[in-house]
Amino acid sequence: NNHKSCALWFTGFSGSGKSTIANELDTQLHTMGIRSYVLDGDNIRHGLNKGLGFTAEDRIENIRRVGEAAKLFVDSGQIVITAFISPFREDRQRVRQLFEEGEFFEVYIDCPLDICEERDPKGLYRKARNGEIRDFTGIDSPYEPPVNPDLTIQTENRTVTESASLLIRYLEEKGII
Ligand code: GGZ
Repeated sequence: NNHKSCALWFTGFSGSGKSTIANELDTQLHTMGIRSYVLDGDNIRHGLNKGLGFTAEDRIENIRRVGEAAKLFVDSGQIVITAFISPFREDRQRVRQLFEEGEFFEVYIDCPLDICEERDPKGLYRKARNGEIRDFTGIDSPYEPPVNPDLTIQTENRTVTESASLLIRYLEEKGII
């Protein structure tokens, strides 16, 4: 299949749907014969970025390394989907600068904090509220929403399949696939 390579950089709260949508999109792209790969906490924070925690300093380094890794995937001709909170605007901006115009798309996975907290798939918000976890994004650590994202996907009232379909359509519009 003939397609261009790019990075789809998801940003949003824990529980907003980043990893789930990334994996669904990955599956849909593979069905279409398109090479893609998902980077998220599951395959990065236990390996490449083992040892990094959730202080501002560690998050900055986490995002810097993920940006460099994403760049390698794009250089290898693939569509890379990254699913990290990436809470700081400046860090996302710095990652964008690694790429050519039209190779990097910031995708805001937009879900109100109270809904993410209600979903609480891993029980982490409850722990953060109890004080069992410190520096939790949205509770006692900041999140800076994108000012001018390439695409916003609101997930409160949308299924994972619908969200992935919006991304497929976006990639088609941009001439990537
Ligand atoms: C935020 C935390 C924290 C704290 C553990 N703050 O929903 P999850 O579980 O699977 O996704 C969250 C993930 C966030 O890691 P990222 O690498 O995406 O963060 S960042 O981009 O800010 O570097 C959550 C879990 O790790 N988690 N502790 N204190 N999320």
